[in-house]
Amino acid sequence: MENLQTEVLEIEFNEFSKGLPAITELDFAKILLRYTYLQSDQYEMYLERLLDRIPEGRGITFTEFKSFCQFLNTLDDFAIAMRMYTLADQPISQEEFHRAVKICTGTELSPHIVDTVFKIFDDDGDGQLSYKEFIAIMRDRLHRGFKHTSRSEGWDAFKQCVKSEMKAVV
Ligand SMILES: [Ca+2]
Repeated sequence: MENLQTEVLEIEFNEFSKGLPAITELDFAKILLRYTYLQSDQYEMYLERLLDRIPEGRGITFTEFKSFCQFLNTLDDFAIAMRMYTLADQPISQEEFHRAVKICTGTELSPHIVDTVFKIFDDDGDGQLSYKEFIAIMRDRLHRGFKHTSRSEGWDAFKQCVKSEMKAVV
């Protein structure tokens, strides 16, 4: 399972890295925003805003990318934690995000990738991420390919996601 997952992620990563050890922050954003419900002008806005916020990126390595994708696979658990924060009317800081991801999923994300995610999704520019800014958009993305199938989670959901992504690539 682990190997298949890694292979699929490598395919996605290599599509942008063209053999280099890292992809740009902008490429990373493009991968994340694929299959979201954003309108094309909103999509452009996200990318332009990211370029303003990270004028000279240092890139995202495959290890960073893979950790983040593993985290996305367990987004539902994370969403519950985020919901609790949001109910208390508290969008979360980078440090809290990092800690919550580790607690919920056991995944350790690099500070750089967390910073990049915040720079992509922090819509109101307060330096924090709210449920609406991040989870709502990422959930659209994950669930988009599953509309015509019965509810599934975990590995089954991942396999379906792989299938729909592979189709989309071809
Ligand atoms: Ca914000």
